[in-house]
Amino acid sequence: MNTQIGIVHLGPGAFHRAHQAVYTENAMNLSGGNWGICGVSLRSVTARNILAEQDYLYTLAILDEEVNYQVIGAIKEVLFASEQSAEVITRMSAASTKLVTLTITEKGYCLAFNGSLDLDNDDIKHDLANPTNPISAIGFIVESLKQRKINGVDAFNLISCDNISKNGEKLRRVVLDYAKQFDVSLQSWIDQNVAFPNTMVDSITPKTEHYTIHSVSKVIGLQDNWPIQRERFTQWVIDNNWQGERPDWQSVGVIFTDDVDGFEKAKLRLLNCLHSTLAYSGLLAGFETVFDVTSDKGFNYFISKLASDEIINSFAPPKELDAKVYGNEIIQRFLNPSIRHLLAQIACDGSQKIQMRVLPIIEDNLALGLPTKLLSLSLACWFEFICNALKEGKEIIDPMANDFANMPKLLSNDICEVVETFLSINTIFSHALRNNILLKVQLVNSQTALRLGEINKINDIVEKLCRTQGIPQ
Ligand code: CS2
Repeated sequence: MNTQIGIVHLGPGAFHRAHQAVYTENAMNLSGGNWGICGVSLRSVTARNILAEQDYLYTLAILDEEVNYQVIGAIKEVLFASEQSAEVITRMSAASTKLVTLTITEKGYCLAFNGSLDLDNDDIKHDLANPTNPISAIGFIVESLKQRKINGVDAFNLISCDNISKNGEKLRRVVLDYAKQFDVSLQSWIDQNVAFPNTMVDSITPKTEHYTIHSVSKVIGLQDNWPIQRERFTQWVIDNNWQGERPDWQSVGVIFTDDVDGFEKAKLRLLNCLHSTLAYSGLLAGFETVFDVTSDKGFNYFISKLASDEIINSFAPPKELDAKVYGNEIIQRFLNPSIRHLLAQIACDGSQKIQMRVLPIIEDNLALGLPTKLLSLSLACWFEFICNALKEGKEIIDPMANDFANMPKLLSNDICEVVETFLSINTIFSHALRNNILLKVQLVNSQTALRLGEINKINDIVEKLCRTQGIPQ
């Protein structure tokens, strides 16, 4: 008997297909249920076209000491939003659709700096003018909920699966802000009827490359044009604070807890912050993958010291987690030789990612009087990455790429001017950070050390910065 569709997933990229879709597949295999997934691509037609050719089946290659292959059948349909928006809304408004899950990246939430909906965002402006033919995830969510309200169909629940702190709460805010633009009764209906649990998601999933397609197809003896590769480690933590139907995720390893915050901070700070640090410092030094740069003694020392001296004490881990052990295990995961994770992939969207991964730690440490020297070095590596790309005319994959291109001072040899220019970006840096003298001095010291020192001798730079005193008198 055919499994019905019960979940609509916005953004069926590699991470979704390696993570949520696998948990759902395993839950259905164990306990059944109509939890087939309809994937909705908001940006590209590729997923629909390739997966439709192979009945939406694909291979998950788990690359670790042992290599395992699993064919995943949980995805039953993929729609391309800009060609099939009416079908998307029909699917999302159907009573059989109980859950809408999302992996749309940080920029997909159209957040303004204060956490409200960015009404100046181009996609949001488009959707406010064309609510029945939206292009943003938020536009599709609210239009579908409106249809459900009109038709007397229960609301679906929303599960954000992006690397954003308090992701459910942030999604809730932008959805309610958007609905308010049309109809406050719709806003309060959503407020009363939709759950937005916070989650933490984790599994290192590099982009699929040609060699992956070739090697997987050879092993399974069938042509799979879009297999997915990931490490063995996988974790999904969901807030316990909601009712409503869901697949039997609990029985296949998903953690439901009252302390998502602790898990989320641990992961965003001890994995994603270190990932971004390795991406910018590693690319400056000419490395290509996470494995390559983490295998280098100097860079391994840099991230280990950053974790132990400046990150581990910046948050309260959940009672189940020993932060030191967890941090060391993450560095071991970076040293998985079977995973070719490109630093360039992690380096994308830095202006969004550092706001979730680096700045909150700096803010907390400054408030707690804890050190921020190596966090400043991490940030200065991103500054230098952007400056170099501008000087070399290289493409910057970031929603703020045009903004950076219109900041001629980022080409300056005067590092104070460069640091001031970055810090003046008030959609990234809070008033408090922009005016924090200690941070400014540490950023200038770090970027100076990067320009004067040899990036490949990063441990010398780390040592030098750690010896440097606070604010010069
Ligand atoms: C990475 C994440 O690309 C990136 O920014 O840091 O995708 C990371 O691999 C995952 O969050 C791991 O769970």
